[in-house]
Amino acid sequence: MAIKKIITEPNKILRQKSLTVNKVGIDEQKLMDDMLETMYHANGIGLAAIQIGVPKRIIVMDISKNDEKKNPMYFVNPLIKNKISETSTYEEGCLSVPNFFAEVDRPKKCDVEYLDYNGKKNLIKADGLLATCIQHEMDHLEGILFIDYLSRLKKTMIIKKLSKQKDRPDRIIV
Ligand code: GNR
Ligand code: NI
Repeated sequence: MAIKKIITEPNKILRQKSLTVNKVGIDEQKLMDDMLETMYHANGIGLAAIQIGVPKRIIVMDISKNDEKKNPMYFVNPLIKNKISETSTYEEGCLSVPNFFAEVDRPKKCDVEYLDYNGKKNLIKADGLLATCIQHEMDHLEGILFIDYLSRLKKTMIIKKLSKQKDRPDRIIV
């Protein structure tokens, strides 16, 4: 397993549409292992492959609480089968938009069909944080970020601040 670098906004890679996976093979399983390790290392609850630069329709998630047993979840080629019109609001963050948080409305519940770590077809009924997170991750597969739902003003401000942060090196060696 390996910890990969998470790509942050602004970066065109994050706007790519990810491609359907033909077969869940050893390469995809290794990718999922690396994604999970990278996500845990960054203290995230979800990660899409494109966030580490791989345009495949693969998501990993773990929404278990800190004091609970780890519960990694893997979603390959996820499809939303059914979402209810009722929405809920959640304060979202994104590892690709570090240190910014904002409220986003999304359908409160959805059914998701996907292939698991072993390539087996599954269906889950998601609600609460699971539904929010899975929809946030599925947006990444389409090149969509949560800041796209904010006002033009807020979005521009966030991107401007993130690009300034990027210009600044982490460490200055004299
Ligand atoms: O770690 C994350 N937390 C989070 C909180 C609220 C809604 C969505 C998320 S996903 C995010 C990790 C991430 O950026 N996944 O793409
Ligand atoms: Ni994200």
